Amino acid sequence: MRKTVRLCALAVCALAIGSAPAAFGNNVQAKREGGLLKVTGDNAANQIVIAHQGNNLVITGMNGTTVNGQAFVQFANFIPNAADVRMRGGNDVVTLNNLTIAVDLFIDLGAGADRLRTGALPSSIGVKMTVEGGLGNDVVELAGLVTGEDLYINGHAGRLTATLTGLSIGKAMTIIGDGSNDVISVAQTTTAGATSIESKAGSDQVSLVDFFAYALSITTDLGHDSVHLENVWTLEDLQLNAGAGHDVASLVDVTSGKNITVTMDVGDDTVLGTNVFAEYDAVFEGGDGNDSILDDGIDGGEKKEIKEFEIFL
Ligand SMILES: [Ca+2]
Ligand SMILES: [Ca+2]
Ligand SMILES: [Ca+2]
Repeated sequence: MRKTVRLCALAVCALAIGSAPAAFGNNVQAKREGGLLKVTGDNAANQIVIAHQGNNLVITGMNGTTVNGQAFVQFANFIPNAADVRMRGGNDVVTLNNLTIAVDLFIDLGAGADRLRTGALPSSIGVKMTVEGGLGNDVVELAGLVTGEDLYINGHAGRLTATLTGLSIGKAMTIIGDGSNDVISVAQTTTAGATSIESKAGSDQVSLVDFFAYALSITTDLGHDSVHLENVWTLEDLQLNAGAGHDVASLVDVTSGKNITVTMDVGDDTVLGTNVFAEYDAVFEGGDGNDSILDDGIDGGEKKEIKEFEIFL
């Protein structure tokens, strides 16, 4: 008899919890600690906009998300030195709009299929911006963003879809994918330091259009990768290593002030080169496999070398 009573009590308890989930989730905590802004999500799918409205920093919850239990929180006259944003689990959406951080911005999107985006107005980070995607298929869409020094994006496990447009990066830009099929697109962007893109294993798509960097290194590793460079200019070396797999690289209007090295590695690869010029050496290497190349104006000021290609288109 007692056992039956206990079971009934548990069932009632479970029903009570199940009927009131809203009270437990979807709240983001925001607090100011001196010059530091700390934003912490919960394991629900949090949606927030972090924005400056004049000198006031406003964090607004969207689609049912609350901030400190309210619709929004405002910190008057607050330009943070640093911001630390950790969204935890859930499919989170974070929007930055007209945001100014004097020094560093750190964002950890946490587990879940998350989205980080910029709003209609550009944001400015004084020194370094770091984005950690955590587990899940994360989307990073940044437009019109300025960083005084580095931009670092690591999608971690799961597909990274990074769409970066109209950025001005004061030093290095680093974009790192993982074993999934990552999609990395950069357009109308200037990097005063080196840009490094590592999409790792998986069949990745990398596209750079209207892009300037001090130096550029793209490594796409295992998988059938596709790389498109158009109107790309580097002061120093430009290196592409496609890794094993049947890869396609197209280069249109690409210029390096030093060397261009394209290494296609194992697999049946295709290279299309139109108006490609290296001040010193232009070296294209097909590697093992049945490789094709279209030489529509590939040249090097000191050396041009096209080797280990079997088919000339
Ligand atoms: Ca969350
Ligand atoms: Ca994630
Ligand atoms: Ca990958």
